[in-house]
Amino acid sequence: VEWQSVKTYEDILYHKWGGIAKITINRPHKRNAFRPKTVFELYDAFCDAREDARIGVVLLTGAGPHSDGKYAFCSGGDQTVRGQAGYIGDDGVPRLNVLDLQKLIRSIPKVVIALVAGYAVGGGHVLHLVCDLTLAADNAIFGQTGPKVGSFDGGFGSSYLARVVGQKKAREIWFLCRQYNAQQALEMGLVNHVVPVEELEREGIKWSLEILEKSPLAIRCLKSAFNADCDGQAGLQELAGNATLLYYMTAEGAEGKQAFLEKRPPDFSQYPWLP
Ligand code: 2NE
Repeated sequence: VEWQSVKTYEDILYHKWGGIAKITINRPHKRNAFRPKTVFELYDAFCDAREDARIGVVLLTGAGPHSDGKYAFCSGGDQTVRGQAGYIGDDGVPRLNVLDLQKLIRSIPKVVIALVAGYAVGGGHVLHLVCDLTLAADNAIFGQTGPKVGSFDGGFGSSYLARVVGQKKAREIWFLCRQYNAQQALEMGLVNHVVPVEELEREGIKWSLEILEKSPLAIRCLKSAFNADCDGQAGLQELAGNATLLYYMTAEGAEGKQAFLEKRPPDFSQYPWLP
């Protein structure tokens, strides 16, 4: 695979190849912890992938290994810039902007696959959680740390986690702050598949190519249908938006617009009221 660099950022790398975009958190000296700038850059790259009609799959991963030989997907919010009301950026403003990123990853009408090597902990664990699929390297380590470091994620980080692994396991993960290896994560349904670390990206590409053979509209509608189950009115809005998109693609929908532009009454008489 010949990845093409798309744009230069400070904290992340952004590449594309064919229908695949690859977004890499690039702060290995901090186990890929995110600061507000990292999150803004991730958001920007995800927006680009969403707008690019050639892209069907986004891989989200972490740069590594670090010079000490250790891997990380992401270790959550950068605790060195954590202030009194959030993570503080260059502008001095405290933010929890990773919450916006979580929503974007869930609503982007493309398949997002987390490739996890090494640590996916704290807010970094929630990032892999909100991806559609997770492929884990055999050295992956998962866990929440909030109650240990004075934080928590009561949004997707807890309620969606409970949907994925069940209420008892989700409460265990948060209340005890233990670390779980790749095999344990597989057993609790937290990841889709485990491979040796050196095969992680190749496996991600393999899954992506299989997905890219499928119908984009079918995958789009399925993703919003899965989301609608837990996202309330925002989830229904996504699902219904797809109904509008499909309706615009019909001759019946186009007749309404055409009639308006031609300043005549619409003629829907040839379209049946199906049972
Ligand atoms: C990830 C973990 C378990 C790795 O442990 P280890 O022993 O392999 O590495 P070490 O030495 O702890 O870390 C290596 C370097 O990375 C920095 C460390 O401070 C260390 O730096 P130096 O001493 O070499 O200078 N580093 C690692 N994680 C960092 C972080 N999150 N922020 C800043 N620097 C970090 C171990 O490092 C660990 O437990 N990390 C902290 C995990 C954590 O608690 N994350 C925050 C959770 S809260 C959150 O993410 C959040 C939220 O709950 C709600 C909204 C938004 C965010």
